[in-house]
Amino acid sequence: APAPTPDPGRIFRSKLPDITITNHLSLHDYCFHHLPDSSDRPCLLLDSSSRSFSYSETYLVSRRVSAGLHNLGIRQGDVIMTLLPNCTEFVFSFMGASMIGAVTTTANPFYTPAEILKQLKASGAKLIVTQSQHVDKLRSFSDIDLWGDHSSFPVVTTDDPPENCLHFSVLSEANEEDAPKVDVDPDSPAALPFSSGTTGLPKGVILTHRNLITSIAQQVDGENPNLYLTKDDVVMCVLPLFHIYSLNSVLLCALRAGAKVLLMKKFEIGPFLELIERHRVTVAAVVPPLVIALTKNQMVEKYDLTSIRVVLSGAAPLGKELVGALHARLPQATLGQGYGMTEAGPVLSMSLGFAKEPFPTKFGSCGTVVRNAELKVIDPETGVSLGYNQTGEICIRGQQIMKGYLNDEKATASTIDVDGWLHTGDIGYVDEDEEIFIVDRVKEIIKFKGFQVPPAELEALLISHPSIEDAAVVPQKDEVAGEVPVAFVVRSNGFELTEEAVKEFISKQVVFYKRLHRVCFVHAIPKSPSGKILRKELRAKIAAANSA
Ligand code: 4UW
Repeated sequence: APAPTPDPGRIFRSKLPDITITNHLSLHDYCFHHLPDSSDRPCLLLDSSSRSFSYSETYLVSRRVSAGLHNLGIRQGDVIMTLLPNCTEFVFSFMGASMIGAVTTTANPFYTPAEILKQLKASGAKLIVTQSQHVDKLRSFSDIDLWGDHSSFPVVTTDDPPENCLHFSVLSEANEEDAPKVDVDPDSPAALPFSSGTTGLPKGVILTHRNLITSIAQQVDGENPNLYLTKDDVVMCVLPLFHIYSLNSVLLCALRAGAKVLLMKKFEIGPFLELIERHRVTVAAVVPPLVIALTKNQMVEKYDLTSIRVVLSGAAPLGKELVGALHARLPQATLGQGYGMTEAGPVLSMSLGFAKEPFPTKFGSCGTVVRNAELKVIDPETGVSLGYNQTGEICIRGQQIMKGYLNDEKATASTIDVDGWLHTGDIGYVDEDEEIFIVDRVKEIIKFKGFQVPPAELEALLISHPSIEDAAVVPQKDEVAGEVPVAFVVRSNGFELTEEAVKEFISKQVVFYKRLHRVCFVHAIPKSPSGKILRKELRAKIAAANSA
């Protein structure tokens, strides 16, 4: 008998056919492809302002910003940093940078000086666009000279510029004819978000024009788009644009589709509901804590939310019960999830309930793998790919996944294997209807309301404390935030140290969602023979303590 051929393993595909994707373009040409047809259609509207920008205005201001960036010395391949909440200037800066082949690294404006500085240095950014209220944080940097007399590092503010800063009008009122004609290589970077991935500290994730176009196309292009958006849609953009979920699946997808984007600076339930009613919002992209607010808050009943036809949730697990409760409140809307990871470009899967010709879907599923991509579920021990309803690590392959981590070949190689599969560190399965369910995570990352909390970062800070000998940080389940970080700490011999002191030491150095919720003092951190923290053991300890 012939020798049995090794099982090539199962590869999961979308139920939608592959499409031709025009990913040889630049991201801005791809997103604004419908101009001039859509010139006068509304494009951007900011919650707190009555000023809206049509598609032609958005395109024009972006071109002016590209000229302004060039005037300030930004060249093809250079990186600029946005340190902004959701606002029109974010969009103009991102698109303007793209137009001259420059790259945007997006940072959270609530970051502490140390967090900003790390990303600034790692990204090599040469200009910052921010608000005046954050400028003092930049002034505290001692080891890079943003402020010297001969500093060539422009800091641009969207409001009244403090000393030595420039007003955004130097960008937005530049002469668009000054922008150089740049041939953008589709494989050059367009965005540089930061993510800690499956292990370690935050790293720059290189997303090229081709990566982002592929991802957007997988969502909104084709005769039967997976996420059906039209020019008549009003898309709520309340999730922060510095995170890839909102940047890609909300802003860029809406621009590609020619929809209207309603930018909201900050989530507050009252104004959120009021804006939905006033602007007849049709699509709301949310995270699970927002679904909780929508299901639990009494104010929801006071507003007319009947315009909403799609609620898309992602970035963290959404329980079945919550979907049911939201359905009771918004019976007309299609509710579903997307599953993304910054490194994956970011979307791996999305509910086919959002398709133009939708498929039935189940509560709790993260959707089906996007088209023009391959997904497999592997046995984490053997690497063998598994079949339907078998649980393992989710891997994805396609032109949308990142080019790699910036200046970190080692981390890139341990995330994307030689065959081009990106290993997510998420544990899940695909059921017989091609729907993906995520059940666990084998990577370190903690997700607080969808925000990344890298344990390695907190552990490094803890160990820098003179009275701490060793430390480990793991997630604890939380009803509202999903997960919160808790620390196990080994005190140095003979040192007194209270839980409060440790919490305060950390909270001074990190953005709010990385704060420790609990500190447990222990004699030793459990580790494998190779020195790896046995996180599973610590997570089990927390779970046991909480259920006791
Ligand atoms: N269920 C369970 C989910 C889910 C999830 C993510 O911060 P990152 O790197 O990236 C994101 C991106 C989310 C996203 C992008 C675009 C999009 O359309 C969409 O759907 C609406 C979501 O969160 O964190 C990546 C990690 O976050 C977890 C998972 O562990 C993943 O590896 N995660 N989405 N629906 N867990």
